[in-house]
Amino acid sequence: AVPSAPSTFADDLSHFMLVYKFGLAEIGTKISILAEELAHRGRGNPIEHVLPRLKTTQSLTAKAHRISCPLNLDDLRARIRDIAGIRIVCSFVSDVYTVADMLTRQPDVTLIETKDYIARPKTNGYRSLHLIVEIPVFLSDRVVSVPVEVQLRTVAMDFWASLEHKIHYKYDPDVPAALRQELAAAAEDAARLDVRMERLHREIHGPRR
Ligand code: 0O2
Repeated sequence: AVPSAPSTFADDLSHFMLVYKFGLAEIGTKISILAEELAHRGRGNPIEHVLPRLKTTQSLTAKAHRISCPLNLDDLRARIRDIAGIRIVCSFVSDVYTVADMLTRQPDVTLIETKDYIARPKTNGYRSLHLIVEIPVFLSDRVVSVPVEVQLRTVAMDFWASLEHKIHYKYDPDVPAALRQELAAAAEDAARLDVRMERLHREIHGPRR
């Protein structure tokens, strides 16, 4: 028999990433079910859109380097919990918390960590609700618990974050002070718009059931 070539770290890494892809699929299905079921209730779907993303091996190794995480699978598994990530963009702030609640109340979803950047925005103005959840993935011979980072935000927060992300990368790392102030002010405007739109929505439809 021809001896098989020794596996390289790159092979191990791409195998390691598979379970994160499966975890993402599991969470994605849960969110699609919620969105479709809520739409059927006839009170409007609170989920505007969903964006799953798997870290590339490049960005995984870059993050490992940034946080001084040794490049072995055990350390990567233990220390980097946003390999699988999914962004859920909702209509209103209250929807963000309702959807987060619906997801984390499911018995096979374990909430590991919550970072509420809506209640406590970052100094640059960034707002979103970040959850790290764990979800079981059933493989051929075992069950693995896979962490997934869930980012929930409103359309206005998402609009702001995508522009800020582009600006951040363009000026990496030094965004000029005037631009930083403008961005922070725009984040405040977006937050005011969120409040105003939700108030309008409630006036027309009453609170969502
Ligand atoms: P990508 O391309 O989205 O993966 P970390 O920043 O990951 O080392 P931590 O504590 O794990 O540290 O992260 P945190 O605070 O939960 O936020 C991680 C992700 O949230 C980021 O992922 C962004 O997607 C988003 N995020 C956090 N802060 C900001 C911000 O100020 N502006 C914008 N636009 N997005 C933000 P990555 O890995 O940076 O990028």
